[in-house]
Amino acid sequence: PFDSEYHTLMKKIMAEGKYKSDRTGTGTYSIFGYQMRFDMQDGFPLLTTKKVLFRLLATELIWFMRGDTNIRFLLQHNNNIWNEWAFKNWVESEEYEGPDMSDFGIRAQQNSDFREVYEKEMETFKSRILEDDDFANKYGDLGNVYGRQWRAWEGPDGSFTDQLKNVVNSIRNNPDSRRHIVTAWNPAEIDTMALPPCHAFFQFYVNEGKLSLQLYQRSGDVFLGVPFNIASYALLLKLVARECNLEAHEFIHTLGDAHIYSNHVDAVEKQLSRDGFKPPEIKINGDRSMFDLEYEDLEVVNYESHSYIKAPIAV
Ligand code: DHF
Ligand code: TMP
Repeated sequence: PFDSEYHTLMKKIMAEGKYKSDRTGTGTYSIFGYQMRFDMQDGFPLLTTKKVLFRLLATELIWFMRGDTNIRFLLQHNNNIWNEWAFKNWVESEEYEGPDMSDFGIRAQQNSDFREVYEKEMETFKSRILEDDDFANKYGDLGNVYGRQWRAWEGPDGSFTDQLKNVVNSIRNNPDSRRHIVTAWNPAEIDTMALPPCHAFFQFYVNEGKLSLQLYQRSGDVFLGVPFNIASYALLLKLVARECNLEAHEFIHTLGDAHIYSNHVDAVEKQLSRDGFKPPEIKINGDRSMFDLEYEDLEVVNYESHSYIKAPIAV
């Protein structure tokens, strides 16, 4: 059922999506305004029609929940999903003196000689982030992205708001409230972020002892990003439900610009030709609070999936 919820979205974009150019120079087919619903009682919505690497989205979510915005933590967990956006700041800085890396995302796909140079430069960058504290502080940081806004939104008077702690407390103490909200979209700080938040705003709802979560995602890369976003918010829902002694009910995923990149069309067709398996379960072991959670506390049980489908990411 989870795969078909997602497949219906891919099919709709393939059938009705209109072409437009985009910021990355790749081009997309898109629709505007779409909603998916995932009932957590049916299992965990980790897609099975391609292999989705739970470790990557789980360590990314833990990184957000820690309030961290520096890719060093991700690299320490062998997670490379945010590298390009930190690398971009580095190669566009005054201090960078290596080979020209302008438009590295597009050029690495089109030219294999350049790709070799780029990959070497990226390896050097990663080692420096891991080994050199000053370099990491300066170039590993993505700015005031998700973790910062969730845990330390800075107000005009210089005080900090911990939105994630506050929302857990409001769910516990005032479950009927219609104000259980966390927003990463901080208009005053958008220009300090490596990428303005895509999953921008979420709200919880409690009824009959069950907790639901709705996300508003302004922009969705339906083939690459969205499978991560579904599983990531489903995991967050489970963690908050556990923290508040509630049952996890529905994850509702609302998308603004829902797009398939023109260079993902073959991959999408391949995935659409597959039938899904029964969804897995996620176990949260031990009794650590969500605020101290470690990746080792999480366990994926009975995940049967089709093979991984590789696709280039638009930078
Ligand atoms: N930009 C674009 N164009 N699309 C995105 O989905 C996106 N996501 C970002 C940052 N910028 C983005 C953060 N999240 C991958 C998945 C999620 C993600 C970034 C990257 C990704 O590349 N996933 C691969 C596996 C990567 C790996 O094995 O390291 C995949 O096939 O799922
Ligand atoms: P944009 O800022 O121009 O919208 O580009 C961001 C791209 O990244 C867009 O294709 C959506 C995609 N994206 C996701 O789908 N999910 C994510 O979690 C993130 C960070 C990005």
